[in-house]
Amino acid sequence: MISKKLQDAINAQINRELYSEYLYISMQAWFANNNLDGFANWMDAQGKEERFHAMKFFNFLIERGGKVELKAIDKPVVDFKSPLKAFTMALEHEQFITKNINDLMDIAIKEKDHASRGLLQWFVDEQVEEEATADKIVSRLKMIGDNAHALFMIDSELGQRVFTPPTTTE
Ligand code: OFO
Repeated sequence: MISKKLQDAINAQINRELYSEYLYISMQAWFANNNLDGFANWMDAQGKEERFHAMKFFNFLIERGGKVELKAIDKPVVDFKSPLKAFTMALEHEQFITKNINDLMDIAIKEKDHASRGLLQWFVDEQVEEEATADKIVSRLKMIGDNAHALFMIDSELGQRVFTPPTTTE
């Protein structure tokens, strides 16, 4: 059975993952409104991935005999000004999520909850990828400046992204 402290911390993280989905679909809407359909597609896939993260915590909590308590989701930003500003915000958000995952891991280590440590290690590794991906797109957007042709090339590349949930969940 999971401790009350970890249960509460995981419920807070479920809320942050659902907020992440909300933030990315808000970016999806902004990109779609600005006719950058490839960027919008990338955000759609990212939103689905965040929902997957939320449900991974959700299912774990139930399996461990814990109680899922959903909370209100904050309103996300709706106007992102530019692709670079949107992706800079995405990167900062992922850095914030990494910090939260590390804090959760600290609690699991302190409590010697090995099952939670296993789950959280998956998220620690996932965050390395999440930050690296956002960071790479930020760098490329900085590089291209206001070159519209290059922007459309990135748009076309991001339009290829498809989210496929991992088949192994450990
Ligand atoms: Fe973007 O990794 Fe979950 O929140």
